[in-house]
Amino acid sequence: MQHEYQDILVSDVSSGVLTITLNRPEAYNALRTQLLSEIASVLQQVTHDDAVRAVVVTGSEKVFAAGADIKEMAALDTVGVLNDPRVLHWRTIAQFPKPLIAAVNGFALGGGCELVMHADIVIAGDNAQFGQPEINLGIIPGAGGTQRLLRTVGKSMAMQLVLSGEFISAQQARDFGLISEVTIPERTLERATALARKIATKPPIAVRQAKEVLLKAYDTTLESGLTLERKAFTLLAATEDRNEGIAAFMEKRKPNFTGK
Ligand code: CO8
Repeated sequence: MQHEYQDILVSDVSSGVLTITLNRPEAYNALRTQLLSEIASVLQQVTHDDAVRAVVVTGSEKVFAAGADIKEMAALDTVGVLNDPRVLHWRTIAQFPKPLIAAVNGFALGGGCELVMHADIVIAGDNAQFGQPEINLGIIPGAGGTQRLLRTVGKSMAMQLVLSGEFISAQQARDFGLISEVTIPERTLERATALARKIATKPPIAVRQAKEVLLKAYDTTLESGLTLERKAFTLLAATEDRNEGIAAFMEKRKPNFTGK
């Protein structure tokens, strides 16, 4: 896959995991349209590839992504922003049905922080910094930052980040639930990959249902969420992997999940 892409590197699939590396070091991995379209294209391709059970997205040791490409954005007027193709790419990323795990070192700012919030699980190095500095450019977050941030870290911290443009550390991001683990930068990708590989051994239909139902909790009532959970739980009773999981437990052996 690798040679087809300009702004990202795409690994081979290993133990069910594919890794996307943002690769625009000269622009701090700024998320220009090309880069976002490449992420969206890879995610679309692997959605129907049973060999891929989870995807890791990462940057370099110094920067995850410093936001939208400000130089590209400068050329857009209102109509340009209105018709921005990146809106569709963000939607593709948001709708990716398999686990997406971010391994973040260094800056995750603006659209970079929003990309972090599109991930299901986030592991960060202790050098990571998260922020929504758009206010300094006379704009506001435009890829879900206001909505996902408030739902994730609560009103006071979301307001602080978006209104002041201040950055927070990996430690603070973990305290506020924006990310789940902090490690040393040399281990960030390794830890994210290990977690992705572990998830890749789980029954894929159950993993997919779990992700879908968990994400629904963002934008539905408790009652509707519980109804959806019950339906997904019921549906899983019809899968072979559920029978296998229970049988393996009873027989004190490892389950062999087939995705059926
Ligand atoms: N866009 C384009 N180029 C960038 C960006 C960016 N976001 N960030 C850094 N660069 C470039 C710099 O221009 C510089 O290039 P050059 O050497 O050619 O001048 C190079 O990367 C290194 O940057 P610095 O020299 O500034 O490095 P520092 O270590 O001094 O500072 C910072 C690093 C703090 C990350 C600093 O570069 C910075 O503040 N960057 C901008 C961060 C920012 O404002 N991000 C928000 C952008 S707006 C946004 O994300 C809106 C998302 C809306 C999405 C909607 C889609 C539909």
